Amino acid sequence: MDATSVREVNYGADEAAMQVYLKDGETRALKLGNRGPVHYTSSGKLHPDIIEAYWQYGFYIFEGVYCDKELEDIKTDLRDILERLPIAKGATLDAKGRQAIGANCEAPTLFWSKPLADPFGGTDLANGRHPVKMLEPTPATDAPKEIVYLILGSLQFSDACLRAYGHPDLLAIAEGINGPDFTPFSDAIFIKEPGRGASVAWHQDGVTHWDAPDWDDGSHGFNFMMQLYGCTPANGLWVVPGSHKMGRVDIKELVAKAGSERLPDAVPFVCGPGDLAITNRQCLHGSFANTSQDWRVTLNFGCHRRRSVLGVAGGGLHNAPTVYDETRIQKRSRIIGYAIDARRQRFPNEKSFQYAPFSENDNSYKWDEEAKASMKDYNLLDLSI
Ligand SMILES: O=C(O)CCC(=O)C(=O)O
Repeated sequence: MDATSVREVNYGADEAAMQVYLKDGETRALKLGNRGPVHYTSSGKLHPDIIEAYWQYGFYIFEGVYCDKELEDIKTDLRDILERLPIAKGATLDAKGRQAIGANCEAPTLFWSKPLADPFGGTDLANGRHPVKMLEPTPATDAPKEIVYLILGSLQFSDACLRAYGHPDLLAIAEGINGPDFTPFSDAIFIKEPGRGASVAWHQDGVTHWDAPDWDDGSHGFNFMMQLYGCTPANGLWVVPGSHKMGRVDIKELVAKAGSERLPDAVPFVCGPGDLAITNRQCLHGSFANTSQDWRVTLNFGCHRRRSVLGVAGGGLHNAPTVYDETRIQKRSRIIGYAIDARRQRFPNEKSFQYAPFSENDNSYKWDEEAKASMKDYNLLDLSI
């Protein structure tokens, strides 16, 4: 985003402790061995060192996956998305009087918050999985009443975001971690405006498999988190390394023990523009209100193992609960096909990813106006576990 001048805001009485926490966290994060460029074995498989580090820590940061040209495409689309947001919560028009993004969607799209607030923490929303409210700094007096901090079903609003999903490295990572028959989950854009971005209270994702007899470290899949502008300890996601192995964590107890939401074992993502992180959804994670002067925009693309969703009753968090069968999974997976073809049209010299379930079923998908129209409300088919 273009440099915006935002009135300075801070954590008030907690500011000094917060700054120490951010700095210490960054030092701890950079000591972990879970970042670097994506690399492969001689047979083209995701390198086992990466896979091992991912399973050890529950997250991995792939540096420099997206080139500048592609980042510029995404920034252009992001500007357009921001311009097309409703003028206020509940409005159907944007500031130019056009139909606003999400206004004609049946599926949930826009999530609003007061600036620097924590809309989920300490509430029963999303199965009560965010039990503790994060500190809510006071916004500047000229800040809007409410801001959009999360957009679901995001790929219907941006060709550039769709193409980012079709990146051959991203899909090869999905294959390396979740197997050649990996499936989608859900897509989103997290927007952390400087001086305004909301926090996301500590939580673990996943609602279906925690008590299953075959539960393991990968039962609820992982999220890709592509960093458009990079991220810092002040605006990025924080993760407790290794917590994906712990089962359900007692978040209230952890916070009580720490004496604040500054959990001592957590580390922040520290990323440059175009880095691509993956985060196990079972990891304890969250992010603080963005009092910094820097934008953080994350493109989230969720990814599951097929056996975690096939024949499973969905959790109902993203859409109506139902049992996911092959037909449902195939319908939702068509977005991968569109993403690959949209990307091939924009970057014709790049080697496209071959998604095994398409080859097996002789499916091919073409990205054109008809396909684009069919993306409306595609997230009603998200595979929500
Ligand atoms: O990016 C963030 O701040 C929150 C992301 C998150 O909680 C998630 O993807 O589950």
